[in-house]
Amino acid sequence: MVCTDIKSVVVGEAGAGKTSLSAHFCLGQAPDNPASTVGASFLQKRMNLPDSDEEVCLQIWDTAGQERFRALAPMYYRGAKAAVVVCDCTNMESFRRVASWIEDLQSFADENCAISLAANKIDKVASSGEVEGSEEGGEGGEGGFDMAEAEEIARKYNVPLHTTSAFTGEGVEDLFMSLIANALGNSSAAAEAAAAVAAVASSNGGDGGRSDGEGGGTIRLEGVGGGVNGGEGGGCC
Ligand SMILES: Nc1nc2c(ncn2[C@@H]2O[C@H](COP(=O)(O)OP(=O)(O)O)[C@@H](O)[C@H]2O)c(=O)[nH]1
Ligand SMILES: [Mg+2]
Repeated sequence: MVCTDIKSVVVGEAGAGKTSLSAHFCLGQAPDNPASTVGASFLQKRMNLPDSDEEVCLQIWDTAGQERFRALAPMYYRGAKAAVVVCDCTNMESFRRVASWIEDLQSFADENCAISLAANKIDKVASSGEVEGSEEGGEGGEGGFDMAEAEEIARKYNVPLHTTSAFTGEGVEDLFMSLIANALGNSSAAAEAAAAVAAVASSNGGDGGRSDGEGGGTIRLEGVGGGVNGGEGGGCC
């Protein structure tokens, strides 16, 4: 059976829930007390695509959101076929930075990189739209944002918006599975375009070698080990 590797990167402000979302998808559960990520961590999950005999391995680079690590992020964009920008929907500051993360990806990642926006911690938002807990709102102390604003950003940058909770799992599977579908869709469109270019080049006597050199040793996901044991669903490749 063919297994397609999909390199993905998860970015966004510190505390938005990148590590928790990545762990929930790969290990079936978010860690209780995730340590803040230093540089980046790596997780992967191998799965069969629904209604297909194709197997994919989603490789997730979970990056650190702190300003001091931000300059490193583009290093992880190289070769990424998919990216998730995560923001904390109870924290306005986290949301304000979304546009710059998307712009970074659109500038430095492959042009076919599929990007999704995840408004995370939706479990903290009551159905009325009120942020639960204090009047101040989320950890940023400024309260959450209106989902209409997130929709506006998603429309502006032409990226799908998902509401997620790494705690309850709401929207997590949907986020990553649609990301995979978009990444595969983009790469097959790119492959068709490349084949068309190669066909023209070969009819002109050219040649079109291409290398895909994808990095990625296996690094333990820091801060996840303790809280998440035996993540059966998440069998790593
Ligand atoms: N209520 C709630 N808390 C979350 C959620 N995701 C993450 N957290 C908490 O938010 C904090 C930061 O999460 P973490 O995954 O480390 O964020 P990262 O810095 O973006 O990787 C931790 O205390 C998590 O337990 C969520 O969906 N809902
Ligand atoms: Mg983290």
